[in-house]
Amino acid sequence: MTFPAYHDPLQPHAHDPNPEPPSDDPAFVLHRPDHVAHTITIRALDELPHTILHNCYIVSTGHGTSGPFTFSGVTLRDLLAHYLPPDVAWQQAEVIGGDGFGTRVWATELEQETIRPILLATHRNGVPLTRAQGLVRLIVPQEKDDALRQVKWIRQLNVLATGS
Ligand SMILES: Nc1nc2c(c(=O)[nH]1)N[C@H]1C(S)=C(S)[C@@H](COP(=O)(O)O)O[C@H]1N2
Ligand SMILES: [Mo]
Repeated sequence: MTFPAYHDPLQPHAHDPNPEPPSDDPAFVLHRPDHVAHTITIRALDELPHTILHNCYIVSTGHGTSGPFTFSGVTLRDLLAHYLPPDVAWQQAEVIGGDGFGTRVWATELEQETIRPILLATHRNGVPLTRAQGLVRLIVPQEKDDALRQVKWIRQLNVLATGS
């Protein structure tokens, strides 16, 4: 179906940001396409390669642009390379905060070597993110559409084999 008959809550057109973390616990659950689930703690993220992204902006037309920030953490690509079996195909990942706000990442977005990587950020400017600042926060460096993909407080990462 096409818009406006179908509205996808993970591709919002506008959103007033929720100010409060939904809970204290920054762990999230990775649901694999083969129905295995992993709980991913900060400690588990710390054991994966750490990627640093300079010159990141949170571009919210409604609330102003903030930055530049240096966000660092684990790329979605490295996370999935570690946790998905090599023979498991996937098409999209739903990245959803504990407050229900979220976005979709398409597998094709991770294949483009030339664009800056999508990151699960644990640090900002070299300092651990606080829970209030969004720990663990998705950073999509190319996104300038009201910060609608910069998902704070990731709680679920649902990796799906289907495109719709
Ligand atoms: N989990 C979650 N992430 C979110 C939001 C939200 O409501 N919940 N709001 C988004 C929007 S619309 C904005 S403008 C930014 C605000 O981020 P900031 O507080 O770092 O400026 O967070 C984005 N990420
Ligand atoms: Mo926003």
